Amino acid sequence: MSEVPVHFVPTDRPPDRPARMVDDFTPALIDVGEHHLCPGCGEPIAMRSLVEVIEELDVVQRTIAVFGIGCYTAYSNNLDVEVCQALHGRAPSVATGIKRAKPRTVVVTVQGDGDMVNEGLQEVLHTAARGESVTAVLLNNGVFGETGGHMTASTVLGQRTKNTLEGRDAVQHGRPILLSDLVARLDGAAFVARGTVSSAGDVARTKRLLARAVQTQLDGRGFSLVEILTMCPTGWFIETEEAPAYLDDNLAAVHAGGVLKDW
Ligand SMILES: Cc1ncc(C[n+]2csc(CCOP(=O)(O)OP(=O)(O)O)c2C)c(N)n1
Ligand code: SF4
Ligand SMILES: [Mg+2]
Repeated sequence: MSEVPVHFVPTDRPPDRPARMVDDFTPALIDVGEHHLCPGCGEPIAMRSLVEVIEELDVVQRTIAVFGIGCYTAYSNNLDVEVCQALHGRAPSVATGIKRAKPRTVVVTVQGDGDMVNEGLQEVLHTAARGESVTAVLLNNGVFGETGGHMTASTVLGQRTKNTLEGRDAVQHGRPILLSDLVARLDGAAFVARGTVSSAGDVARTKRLLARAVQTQLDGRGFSLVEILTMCPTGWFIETEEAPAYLDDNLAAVHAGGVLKDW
């Protein structure tokens, strides 16, 4: 028998503290109504961390989120922050306009890899190069998720997608663009980092990166970017529970995590 004392919870009276419902842990800025993203999708986890940061930095009333087009766009209806919808890939330019017109506004873009790295690559590069004081969030799952799981510019070599059934091949399909590494080379970019949401520890670390990025904007230091690798079991054509390990072994092995730049 173990010598460790056991403390039984008394059951002859109500508990001293009231029970905490799961809903008590939901950030105030998330509307818990139904949403249309798949089970096991990493995008809501990333967006939850983002709104928690906005709340903790006490900038809810002056934040505008500019959304691109992808699965995450539907989830913007569940966020209790001001949202502006941009055309595919154009969120950084819309964000630039909002920030220049209303400089006290905290402006955050939310884009996918198809949106930012394919459709609107020049937008994010020019916005970063100009050193616009906005924060860009890239949700990178390596596929055009919403339209069925096709290859994007960030798909890693060997990754199976709807139009690379044998895996992405360097000769036939080209090599992936590592967006954050590219942006970090631009002088106007002040803070660039990459995280994941494939484990509880990574969610906590990525949230701290988001806080540093928004703080960069509040300090007026220039452009900030946080790339977040997110699970997409549907677009990867794998079982939901296999997605976090698939992310670690494939996407994160190429799109390496960490702070790439902090000026
Ligand atoms: C100009 C234009 N081209 C294509 C589309 C179709 N489209 C809608 S969502 C989407 C995929 C977006 O992929 P991504 O940004 O990676 O987001 P995810 O769905 O993976 O989260 C595409 C191609 C569109 N709406 N507008
Ligand atoms: S297709 Fe992928 S990115 Fe879109 S909701 Fe489903 S898991 Fe998420
Ligand atoms: Mg995507």
